[in-house]
Amino acid sequence: MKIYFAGSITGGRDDKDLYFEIIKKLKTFGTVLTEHIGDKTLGSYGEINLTEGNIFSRDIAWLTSADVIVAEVTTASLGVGYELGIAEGFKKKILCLYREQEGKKLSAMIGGNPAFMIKKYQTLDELDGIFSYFFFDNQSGE
Ligand code: 6IA
Repeated sequence: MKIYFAGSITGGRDDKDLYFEIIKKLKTFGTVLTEHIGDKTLGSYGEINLTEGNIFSRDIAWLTSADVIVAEVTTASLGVGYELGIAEGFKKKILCLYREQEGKKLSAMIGGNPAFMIKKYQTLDELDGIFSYFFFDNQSGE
């Protein structure tokens, strides 16, 4: 099982510790292609040893090869939104994780898209049930 985890980089790194914990859980279900998203030393300037073009080509290749996409969408990110659109076009099984917060709202282009399984959560413990459902109980991803 190849898992593409998407999370904000230039959109803001406030949730980087959370991404790290999510990736740790996802690794029990398969190979996470994008482990660097949870790298606590990776700032909002991203990977400085690669050109933007290299990052784009590599990420599209990984998206193409991934079996499923899991995105943490609480911190709004242009890149994550773009990846989700591409993944939908590739007909991938997609899970979006969102923590509701006062004064913030998930984009309707994500929350209103029937192609995505949207799961709201507040604690990491809640993710165990969500992941079991996504990976084992729900074959269509919806
Ligand atoms: O718009 P964002 O940067 O927040 O988009 C984040 C998403 O796009 C992640 O899910 C990544 O898969 C991908 N991505 C965007 N930028 C990078 C990056 N460095 N390194 C790795 N993945 C990335 C950005 C460097 C750039 C500022 C020169």
